[in-house]
Amino acid sequence: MKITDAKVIVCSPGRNFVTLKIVTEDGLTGLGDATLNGRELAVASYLSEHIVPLLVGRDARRIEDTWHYLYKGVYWRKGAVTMTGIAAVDMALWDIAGKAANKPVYQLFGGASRDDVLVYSHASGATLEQTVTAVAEHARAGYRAIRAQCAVPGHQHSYGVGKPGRHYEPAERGGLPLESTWSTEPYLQFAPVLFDRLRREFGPEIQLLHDVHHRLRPIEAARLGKSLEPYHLFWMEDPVPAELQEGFRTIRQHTTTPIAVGEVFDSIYDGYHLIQEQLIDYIRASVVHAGGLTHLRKIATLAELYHVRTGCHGASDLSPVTMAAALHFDLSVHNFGIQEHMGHTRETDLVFPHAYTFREGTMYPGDRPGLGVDLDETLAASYPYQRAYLPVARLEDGTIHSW
Ligand code: KDG
Ligand code: MG
Repeated sequence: MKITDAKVIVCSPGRNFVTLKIVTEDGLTGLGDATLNGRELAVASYLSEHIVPLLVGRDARRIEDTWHYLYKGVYWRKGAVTMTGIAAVDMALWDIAGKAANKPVYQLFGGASRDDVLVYSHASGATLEQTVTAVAEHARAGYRAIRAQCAVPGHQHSYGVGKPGRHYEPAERGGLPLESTWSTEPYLQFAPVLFDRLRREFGPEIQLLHDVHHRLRPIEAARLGKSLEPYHLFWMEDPVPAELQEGFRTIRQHTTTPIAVGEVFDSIYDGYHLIQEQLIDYIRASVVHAGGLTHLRKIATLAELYHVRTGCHGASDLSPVTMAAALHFDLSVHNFGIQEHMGHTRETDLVFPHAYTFREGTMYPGDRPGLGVDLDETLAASYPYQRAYLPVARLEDGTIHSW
């Protein structure tokens, strides 16, 4: 089954997305997400200039071989741009494999390990009261697991906190990156106040999650984890920058609050110590940024050996193609933990009609052959690319801060 064509489609229905579409000689098509928030055109160009010429004429059924051809053949391995490009090819080939077999992709992975996929949503507010209201809204919408973020009192532009009445979007279009100020001590004092209130308001049943966005040093993260123990979080996410894996040992020694990390990982090489030393509880690597379904399934297999469960990144900057691919993965892997579901704008959902569904806090990928997502190219063309940047954090003295 030869690949006859591959093209890159860039569109911006509310935010930017890069999609790879592969066509075979039998007329089958496969879609792969190649969106790297804030650096979209780098991946688009990597694909169209360097990868597409390698795909035409290859056998679409050789998914594993194509993965290694693109990963090892490049010589300069890894990196977010390369791995996102490889992921897009991999997703598109699994989509085609499912369509060729007339089966949803999860059936090619050994079938379902569960009936549906537990997802968590995002609730945030500029004040404690607004955050309580947002959590209540998400609970009413059926979510059983909710990530709660609240602006630290007295601080402007807290990352991860949505603007009132708008779909939350971390990147801002137009202009240069927003610069915000980060102060560790007020944050460390406020976080337990927030979760104390949420537990008193919503009781012990609801699963609460929190994202630290890599803002702390290990001993600070240890303090945070300890202070949150009475509120038994589902997880504390990205407590420290993930480049320094040893940092997690300090956190682990001090707290029983579960730890999740990995949304910025591009492959297993960013996190295998964390998994093998059982320094984390959830690995958050995503289909789109960690080399596609082929590689993510290998990460999950390693994690399964060490009691680490999956918790795939699922922010709105991962397109509905990644969301669908993640749900096929989640339904099939044995050590699934939870799936993030931030949701997309209505414009995005119309550009990417999809088969996956939400019901009572869970999602299901649907049973259409392949991944179950289409791309309306005509509609996509009516939303041209607009440059957008993620914000940058500085400390009070002006130093660029980590995240
Ligand atoms: O592009 C960056 C976002 O995807 C990220 O900040 C969202 O941290 C995030 C999360 O957990 O969804
Ligand atoms: Mg995160």
